[in-house]
Amino acid sequence: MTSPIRTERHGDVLVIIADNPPVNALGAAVRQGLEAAIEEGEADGAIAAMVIRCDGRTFFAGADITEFGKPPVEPMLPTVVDRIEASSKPVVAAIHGTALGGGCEVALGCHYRVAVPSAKIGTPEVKLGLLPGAGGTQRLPRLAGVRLALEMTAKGDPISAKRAQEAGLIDRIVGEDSLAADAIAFAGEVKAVRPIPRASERAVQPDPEAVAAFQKENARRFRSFDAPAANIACVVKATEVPFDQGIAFERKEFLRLMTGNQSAAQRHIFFAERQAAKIDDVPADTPLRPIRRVGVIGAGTMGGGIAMNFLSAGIPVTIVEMAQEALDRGTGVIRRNYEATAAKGRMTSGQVDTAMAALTPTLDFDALVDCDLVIEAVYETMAVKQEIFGRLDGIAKPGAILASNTSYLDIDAIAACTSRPQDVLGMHFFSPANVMKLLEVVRGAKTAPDVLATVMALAKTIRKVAVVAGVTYGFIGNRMLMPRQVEANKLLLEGATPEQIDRVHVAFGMPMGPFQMADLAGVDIGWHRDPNRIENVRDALAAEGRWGQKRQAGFYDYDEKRNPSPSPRVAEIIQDWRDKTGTPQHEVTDEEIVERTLYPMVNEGALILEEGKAQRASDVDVVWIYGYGWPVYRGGPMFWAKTEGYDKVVAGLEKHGFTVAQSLKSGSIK
Ligand code: T1G
Repeated sequence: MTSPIRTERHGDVLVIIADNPPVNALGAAVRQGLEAAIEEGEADGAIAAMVIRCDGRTFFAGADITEFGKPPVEPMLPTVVDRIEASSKPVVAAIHGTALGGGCEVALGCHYRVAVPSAKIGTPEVKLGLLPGAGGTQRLPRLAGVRLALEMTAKGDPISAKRAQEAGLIDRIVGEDSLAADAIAFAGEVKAVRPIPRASERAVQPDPEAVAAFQKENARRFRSFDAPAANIACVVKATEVPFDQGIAFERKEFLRLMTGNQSAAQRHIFFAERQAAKIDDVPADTPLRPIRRVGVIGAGTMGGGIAMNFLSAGIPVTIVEMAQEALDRGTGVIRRNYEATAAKGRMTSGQVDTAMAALTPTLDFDALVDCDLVIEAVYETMAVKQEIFGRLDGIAKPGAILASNTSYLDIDAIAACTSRPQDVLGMHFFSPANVMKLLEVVRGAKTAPDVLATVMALAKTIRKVAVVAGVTYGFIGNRMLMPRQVEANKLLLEGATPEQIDRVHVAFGMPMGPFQMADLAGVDIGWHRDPNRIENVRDALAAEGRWGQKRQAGFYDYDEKRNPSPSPRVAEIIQDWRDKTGTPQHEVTDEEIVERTLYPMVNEGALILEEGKAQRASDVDVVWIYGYGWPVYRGGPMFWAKTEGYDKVVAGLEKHGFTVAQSLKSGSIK
């Protein structure tokens, strides 16, 4: 097998070139080739300097994550980086694309770094539950200072070439289209410069203020994650001990994280998110339908948020309402949302105006004829949706994709109201639709492959993480939410409180528990609105107008800042229902809450997979990470069940009388 590394001689400069698509990951063959090439340059008396660069779209984008968890293959990356730095001849890194993780560390091992203006450099390992394990935590503070090193390692976001140059990480910004030549020229300029600058030989200026700030931020925001604190500790160590001791500390911390559950979970989600974009029975090169204009029916909370996704991606939107007042309110909300973003400095006022100029509000349903995709976002009742799709069928252009934003309903029953079921599917956005990353793409029985492929590709354009779901009530996420809610309601009657149940979920890592979620979404959502028909605790709350945060009263009481507190009135209502139903009471433990609210979600996920309503278990995980805030360091419900042990989950379910899915019982979940 040919090496992914080759060398070229340009006068007395040896150019070492990597070609390992798609992102030049630093797999074993790349590491072996790099090491051999450095030795070649060292041994050749005619060579005075070296350049390391990459073919394809980017400089090395990191270690090869697929190698993690497998037996190590020499040379390991720290060895290669150290070898580069120890070279007796100057080595120049020529950076384009995204020099990330191990790629950044290879660049830091080089003596000089040049980059094209569009390049980015970063150490995102923390997002994989890791830390830069090839010297990054020790070289970064020496080259760029402690504060930037903390920001880059503990937060994991890349920085621009310009900012890197200002920080001293990049020596020169070169021509966008002349990286190879400019890097060789730069090498010619420095080939005789001595001493050769080595990051490991530089001193580190301590910055206790920056350290304290990052430690405080980490304690506040990332208390449940292991990796951020470890990254901070490594950078701090660089200010306290010599380089080699710092490296030893980094190595120990890296291995501790690498072998932990959190990194395994976060690496799982990294690949799961990318796998979700693939449709098993639709070829990746399926021709896509052009989407030049999108129509949105309904300018309410969801319709407005949906419209913003396309406007922000530069795709014009026609938004339709039934009444001028609703249309004006909807477009007003969109503008205010953009203005709020601009006020935070994340958009310019010009960009706001451009986005709003691409929005065409109208009461004229027929205007949708110009749209290549129409998304219905109106009341969640089948009759309304079927009526709308019937009308749409007579208006939309041939080949237009017709989508419903329904959260639960049967896409096939909606498609059946048109003469073109092959063009119909579900696009289930999560509220707020312009913020939440998850998009459930619901595939109808007759949805055409190119329609599905087009919407999956469009999801990437609007920066959503899309997961294909089958037609089943609640699709993937909401269907798994139902058994959780049923059990949570039962636990209330058996002796638990809303606070206890929510606390267990928050301690688990969820952003909020079932009752906090109900108060946020609205206790009245899905309520039959008959205050005289009270059949459960939720009805009783709704009948009293306790509709949640928006009424400063739901399962909790809220002050004017929406801070929640346990409600004596709710406790009365719950006790009243315990008495009415004669439910036997018992002391509900936290463990029972986990077994009766989280395990049933896993069981439902297994059933969804058995019924073919999700393509793969990792898709179910992606739904919960990006749609509901499941803690990424637990990898999603299905990954977490595997980590817990299927036997333990099955035993917990059976203990509480659940019928366990066969695939969960047999541990054959895929
Ligand atoms: N290893 C293996 N495969 C990778 C990879 C990696 N580092 N990065 C991407 N891929 C695959 C990805 O799975 C997909 O595969 C294809 O490449 C295109 O990726 C020791 C320990 C570089 C910004 O965390 O952030 O170095 O689906 O769809 O949107 O200190 O990929 O096509 O089969 O994401 O253009 C640190 C991870 C690793 C960077 C490009 N590096 N990658 O985004 O393409 S740990 C990272 C990314 C490390 C050292 C430590 C992005 C990208 P497939 P893509 P993209």
